[in-house]
This record gives sequence, structure tokens and C-alpha cells, in this order.
Amino acid sequence: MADTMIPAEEPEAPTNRPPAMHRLREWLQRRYVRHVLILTVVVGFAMLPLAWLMLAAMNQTGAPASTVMQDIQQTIFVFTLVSIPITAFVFAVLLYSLFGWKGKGGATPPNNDNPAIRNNTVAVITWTLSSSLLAAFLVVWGLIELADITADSYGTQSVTGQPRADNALIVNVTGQQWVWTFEYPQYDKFASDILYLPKDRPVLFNVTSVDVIHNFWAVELGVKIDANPGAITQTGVTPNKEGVFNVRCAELCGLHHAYMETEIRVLPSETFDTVMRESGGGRTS
Ligand SMILES: [Cu+2]
Repeated sequence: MADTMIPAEEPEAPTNRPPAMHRLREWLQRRYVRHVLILTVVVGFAMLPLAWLMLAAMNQTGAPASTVMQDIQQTIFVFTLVSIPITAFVFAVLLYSLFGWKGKGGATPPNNDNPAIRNNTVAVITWTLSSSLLAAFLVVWGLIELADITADSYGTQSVTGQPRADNALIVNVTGQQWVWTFEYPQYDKFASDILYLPKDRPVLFNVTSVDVIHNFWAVELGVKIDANPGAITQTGVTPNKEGVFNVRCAELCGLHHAYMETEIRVLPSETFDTVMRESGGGRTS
């Protein structure tokens, strides 16, 4: 007789509890709360250099070599910074749980537990609001940067297959187990296993594979796109720094995947033309 059953009632909230702000103040006066908060600040400041370390590690090989990579590095930097307070708080609670209660444990659990935190309005509002704000910030920042990056890698116009930039250099990139080949259709189909690029000229990459799925990653240029057999994926970038950089395969593709890497040489445009000419490619467009 389910319809005659009396619905279970929520347990009544205790009526003798002090107001939320008062409880918050009392909570903040507890020793362990203060210790965890202090630990959060200390660990947080100790973690700050991480954000710069990440940039330094990326810059080891010459990044950023394009505005796309600048955008990516900025995003990594900011995301690292905003995640530090939360990481620090988690580590502070962890450290205090491990070491802060030393000697205070017993065989039996304490019998006067604190009230359940789900009834604590201040706590619920604080964590809902803070995590919502943080998530919203990451989404908005991510969308803005994504739009920037998409604009700078103008190359992808799937309808016509044509680059959106004037005077773009077209490079056909082919992955196969376990080498990269770069073909220059505007230079008599000159092909090379080193990626030569002119500085400050937009480049359109037509990327494909002849066997399994690879991923064309021009590390310091901030370019990364799948190389699929039987399909062409397009992306673009404008290198803005001369130097020697790295191409890697970023999709596990078999035994020698880890060795599927080669060099990018970003050259002044006259030098680039000379290299193309001397390698047998005359400019055809
Ligand atoms: Cu590969």
C-alpha cells in the first residue's frame, strides 16, 4: 500500500545553533583550521615558481616561435597560476592530516563529531561560488585564446582547401612509420625530411598519413594536428623566430614512435629561397 505511506520527513534542523557568521568565526579560531590555512599560504607561495619553471622548460628549445605558441604559453602560465591556491589547499589538508594530528589519535573515534558540513550555509555558498567562478574563468579564457589561435592558424579552410592568407607557403606533410616527409608543391614538389620554413611568411600545412594515425607536432610553433590515413587535415602558422626547432609525432604509432622526430629550420626568406633552389626546387607559383 505505497500510497498510504507517510513520506519520510527531513530531520529538523537544530534550533539552538548559533548564526552562521558566528560559527565561522569560532571555526577560524580553531588551531587546526589556522594551521591548515597558514600551510595553504606557505605551500602556495612555494609552488609559485612552478609557473615560471614551466615557461623556462618550454623555452629551452627556443619557444615561442610563433604567436600561436605565445598564446598557448600564456594560457599554460595563467592556468598554472590560478590552480595553485586550490592545489596548495589540498596539499595543506593532506600534509596536516599526515603530520598535524601526531599523537592525537586513539583506538576509538571521538564521540562528539562536528555537525555535518552539508548543513553549513557559509561553506556551501563558498565552495559553490568559488568553483563556479573558477570554472567560468577557465572557460572564458579558453574560448578567447582559442579564437586567437584559430585566427593565427588561418590555414584551415576546409571548403576550398585554400589558405586564407596571401602568399602562403604550402607544405604537404606526410607521416609514415616512422618518418616525416615535407613536400613543397610551389617549389617543383621539392621533398625533404627536414621542415624548412621562411620566417614571417604564413605557412599552410596539408597533413596526412600513409599508414596509421600519426600526429604532426611542430613543438615550438605551437602546431599540433592529427595525420590520418586517407584524409587531409589542415592547419597553419606564421613562424616569427629564426632557429632550429623540433617536429615530433604526438600519437602512439608503433615500435619507433618515440624516434619519429625531425628538425624544423626557420630561415630568413632569401635563405629559404636559396635552399629551395639549390635543392632542385624552382618556384612554380
Ligand atoms: Cu607517428
